[in-house]
Amino acid sequence: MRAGSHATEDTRLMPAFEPGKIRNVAVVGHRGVGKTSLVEALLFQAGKTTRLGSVEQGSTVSDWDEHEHRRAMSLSGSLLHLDWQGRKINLVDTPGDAGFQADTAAALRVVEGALVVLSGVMGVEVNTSRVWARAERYGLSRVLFVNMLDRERADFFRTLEAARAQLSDRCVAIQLPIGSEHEMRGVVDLLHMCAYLDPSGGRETGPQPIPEDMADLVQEHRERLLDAVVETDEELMARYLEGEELPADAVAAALKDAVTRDELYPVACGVATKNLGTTALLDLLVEGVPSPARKGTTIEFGDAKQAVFVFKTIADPFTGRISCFRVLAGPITGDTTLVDPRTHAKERLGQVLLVQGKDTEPVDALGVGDLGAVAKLKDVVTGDVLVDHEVPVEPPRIDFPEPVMSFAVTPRAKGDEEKMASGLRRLSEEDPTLVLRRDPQTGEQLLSGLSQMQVEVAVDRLRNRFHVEVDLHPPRVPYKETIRKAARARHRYKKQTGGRGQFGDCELVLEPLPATDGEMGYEFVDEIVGGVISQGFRPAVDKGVREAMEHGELAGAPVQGVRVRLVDGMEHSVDSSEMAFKIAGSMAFKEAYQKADPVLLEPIMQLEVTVPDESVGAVNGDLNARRGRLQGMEPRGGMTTIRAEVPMAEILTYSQALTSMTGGRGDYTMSFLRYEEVPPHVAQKVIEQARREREEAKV
Ligand SMILES: Nc1nc2c(ncn2[C@@H]2O[C@H](COP(=O)(O)OP(=O)(O)OP(=O)(O)O)[C@@H](O)[C@H]2O)c(=O)[nH]1
Ligand SMILES: [Mg+2]
Repeated sequence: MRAGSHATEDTRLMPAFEPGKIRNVAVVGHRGVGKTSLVEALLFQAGKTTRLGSVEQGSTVSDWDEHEHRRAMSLSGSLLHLDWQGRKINLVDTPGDAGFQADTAAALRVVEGALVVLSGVMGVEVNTSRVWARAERYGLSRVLFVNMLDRERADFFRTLEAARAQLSDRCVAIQLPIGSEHEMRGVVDLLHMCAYLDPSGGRETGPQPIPEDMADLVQEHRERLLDAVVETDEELMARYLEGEELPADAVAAALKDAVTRDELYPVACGVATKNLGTTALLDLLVEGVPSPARKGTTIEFGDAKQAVFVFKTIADPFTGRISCFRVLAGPITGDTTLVDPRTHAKERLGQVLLVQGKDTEPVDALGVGDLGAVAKLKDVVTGDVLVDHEVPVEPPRIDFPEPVMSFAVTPRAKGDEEKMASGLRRLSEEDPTLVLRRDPQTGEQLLSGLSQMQVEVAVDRLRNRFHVEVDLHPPRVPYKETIRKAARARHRYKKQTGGRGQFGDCELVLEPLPATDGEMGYEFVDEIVGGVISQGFRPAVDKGVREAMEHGELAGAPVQGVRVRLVDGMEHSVDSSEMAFKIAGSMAFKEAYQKADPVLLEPIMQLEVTVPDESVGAVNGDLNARRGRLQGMEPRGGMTTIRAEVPMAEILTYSQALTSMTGGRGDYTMSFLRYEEVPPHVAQKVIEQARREREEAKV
């Protein structure tokens, strides 16, 4: 059974799904490629909805939040589910914007498969590559969908080649478009050798014969697909070489094996807004993506008989908190009581829920591998693993992207400080990349995030949900400092003021520590021989160094990328103390640091600006003046997308500039790329400014 079979059974009061009958899929990709529209179409085709909603009209199941409606984009992950071919497909629709990647990162931890959506016009974009790399890190099976093939300048084959060149040469077409651009009329399913015709927003009907004039093209790509599949399966290869016509289910089985083992990435295609290509895609998700029984999770839960992993928290002032989870061990029912090893708190789950966008629906039980939710857990946060008895589990690390920009926030009305802080705390429970902290230097409340828009959305939510008006002030650039060469210094801290004195003496060698995975770290190496400093005092030296590194000597910015070797020292049998060694460590670090050629580092942002063609000259000139480095330009239908790398310091207030250069028609997204050394003439100014601020703070 397949093709057009939109199963609508109600999952209520049914036994939990077996793990083998579940498919968990995160829908990921660059901003605006049609992920939400595609999810909407899949729900519609599977009979979960009666009409095809649209992002522009704010009528999709997945983008239900008013802020998403206003901006016509996804701001947080949505959990959805549908039934197809007797399987339950759980979908997590994720935001593509660089500012809202927390939910994307978390979603990828709870699925076996990623559905990577590409625009047939734009091909592989910045966030496509990023999310691909993330899926790779988690070992996820991947299926691609080339969308928007009805648009001008869209090209399936060009996009396929881009995917093969930039993502993996194991990408292979499993579908082909019939026609192109505004004459896009359907898709060919190369696995089942049938066609589906454009339903123009209605439901797709059953399979049709493949148009005859496509025979050669279809033959060519069918062979490529079969070659790629049989190459991964010896038995099938033998049959294929003997000239046997391989049955679709044998090919599908081998395909699923290959996708499961990450040896093949099938590429599907269609037009989400017309519901074109959804039948073949749903079939592919069922037949190509491994179930939890086959692939499973890497999240640890010890020998727990019941366990869940919370991957998303929805904090709502009305319904309270909803915790979305994956069942690691189960089944999980409303009577289940679990303990959170992080807090040791016991939580009775209460009603177990299925989630469909903003709607929830009670179910009796959720089985292993399934995704669902419960409401009103007290102290549980995103990332927690709950278990039936305390087992020493290491909670899975979701490597959330680090916040890259900070704004000072102040409440508009005096006395609203506490309300502002508690509202922002609730919001950062929902989105861990949104961080509220107090600047120890200035005492300001700083709200940090991944992009300006993310922070602005938080402010909107604060107003609407928690009724606090706040102002945002120009962000500070998170400079860092590091060293360029090795240096050595020794410091003796000694005090003799009656009674017991203070004595600590250490010698340090500082060396540049190369970044790993783009992360600059710190390493402390204890090389003391012969016990010239006893074991107990050495960590104090490390502590002193760490403290000194919090505020570098250049501009008071944190120091990173340094290896510190403790090579020598001396102690006093009576006067030595941890405190004395901490101070000695800190002073020795500062002395060596001055000699180690310290430099200032600044964050470089990846900028993508889309502007009307006639503004390209002005925008490029302006980017040049902002120390930007142009990476490329892509014209498409009157608009051009410019990619550039620009120092964050130069682009803090880009919004207004872009609006005035493009008459409000320009748009941009920005995300953190890496740290780079600040050019000397610019560094001088930053260092001067930091010194003035420190002096002012002293007065
Ligand atoms: N012509 C055409 N437009 C599409 C298609 N798919 C989506 N769109 C439109 O493209 C825009 C973006 O679609 P979304 O579904 O919001 O894209 P998204 O990937 O979810 O975007 P983010 O959540 O912001 O990352 C909307 O205006 C859609 O109507 C398509 O296949 N063809
Ligand atoms: Mg979306």
